[in-house]
Amino acid sequence: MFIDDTIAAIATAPGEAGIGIVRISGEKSIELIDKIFVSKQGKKLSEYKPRRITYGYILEPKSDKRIDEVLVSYMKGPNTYTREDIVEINCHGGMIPVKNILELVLRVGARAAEPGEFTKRAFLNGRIDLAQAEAVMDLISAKTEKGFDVALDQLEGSLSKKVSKVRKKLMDMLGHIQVSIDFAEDDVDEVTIDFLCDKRNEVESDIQKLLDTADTGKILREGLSTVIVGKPNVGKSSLLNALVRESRAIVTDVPGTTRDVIEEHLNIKGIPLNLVDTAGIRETEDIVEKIGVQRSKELFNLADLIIVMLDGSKELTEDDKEILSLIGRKKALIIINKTDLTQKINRKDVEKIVGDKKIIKVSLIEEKGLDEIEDTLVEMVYKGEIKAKDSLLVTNVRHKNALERALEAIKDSEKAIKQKLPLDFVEVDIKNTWEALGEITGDTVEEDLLDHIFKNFCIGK
Ligand SMILES: Nc1nc2c(ncn2[C@@H]2O[C@H](COP(=O)(O)OP(=O)(O)OP(=O)(O)O)[C@@H](O)[C@H]2O)c(=O)[nH]1
Ligand SMILES: [Mg+2]
Repeated sequence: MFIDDTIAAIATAPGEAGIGIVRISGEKSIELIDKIFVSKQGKKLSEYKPRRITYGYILEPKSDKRIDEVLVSYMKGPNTYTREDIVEINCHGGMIPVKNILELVLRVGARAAEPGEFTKRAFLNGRIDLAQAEAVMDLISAKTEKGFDVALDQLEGSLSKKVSKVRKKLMDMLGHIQVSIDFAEDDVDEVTIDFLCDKRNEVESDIQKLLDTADTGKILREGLSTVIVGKPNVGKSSLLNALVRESRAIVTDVPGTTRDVIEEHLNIKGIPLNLVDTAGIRETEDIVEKIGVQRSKELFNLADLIIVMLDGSKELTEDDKEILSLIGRKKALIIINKTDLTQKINRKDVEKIVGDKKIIKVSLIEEKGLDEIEDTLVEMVYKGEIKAKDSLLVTNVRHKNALERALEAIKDSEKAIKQKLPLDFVEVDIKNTWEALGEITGDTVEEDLLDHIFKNFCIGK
């Protein structure tokens, strides 16, 4: 693909700030800046050395009106982010200067960059692969340190390297198959079959291992969607408030206080949590409460994790039992609240319904047990299988999807080998695996998929 236009965008976030940056990339970057910039000494930017910062003014070319006082630098491709010539204008922050400067840059010949277009150029010009490009976006939108670390690893190519290694094995297999097809007289020799079986097993386990990390990866990227359910007045809103450490939801001793869904984003020891407090579930005639209860049940079905709250000072009621029985195979944590009061609940009765789900006793009024809740949540996310540091995680749904297709194709190849089908059949499956994996790094990828990926980027990146 040949790129011949020059793009520009505001690279800093909108709003008041110390500085704002307008960025230009493309063949004409330096030619364009020379039309609108003059240094304190009255020189053009191209008269200075690259990679230096030059102080001066952005001027309206016809009237010579000063638009802003700026610091400007330029970098010659290919040693730049996009591999093209890049100019960066540091102007005053705030909406007006950046907007005026961008307008001027566009007027003298640049085109407004689409979201993610700078990074897209970095990809198209071969500086980074697709997984790395996506990591750039993940870095920007990371909500926790851990999410950021994982994205940084991916930007450095950890996932790409792993995927390339697997693809290399597949290439070896394809090479072997080719030779056999070309030279074997009739039957395929045993050596080839053994080789293919071994390699195939290896590849399948490599792909499976990557897929195993995807659930944790998704949580780090998007947050663990968690919903607190229970009958009215057990302390659901109190739990939300305790975890976010502020009085976010209204707490009263009137059952049915929460009627609408309240969502908060928080970070528990590096894990982003989208925590939802819901209306207490019970049979009710109140129309508003009824809708609330309905929504609680809907959210229950969508959540990654359910926190069921029970009131330890009351015996287990039918409402409690019904809620507990809804859990089924979902990931859930049972919290028995109000341990400061005389306990009437029987833990055994709860266990009878939920099996080996984790049960924690707390008193939110006395602030007892919160640590245990937090530790348990973290433990549940990592399932004890994934080490907190230096683990490669698949964080991206697109990557997960490609891995799933690769896994399916490599499994198909086992059938073909076992059934002693002609090697051409095996070859097709191996090729499909190879292609599905190639989508992750962008080696085998369609133009509209690229558009779709970069559309979600922010402008100016
Ligand atoms: N004794 C005692 N009371 C508590 C505890 N936690 C919460 N409460 C009280 O229980 C009552 C209900 O608390 P909420 O947090 O509003 O309960 P909820 O489950 O959100 O109730 P609804 O919104 O009506 O479904 C309030 O009066 C709280 O102060 C606890 O650990 N001990
Ligand atoms: Mg409530």
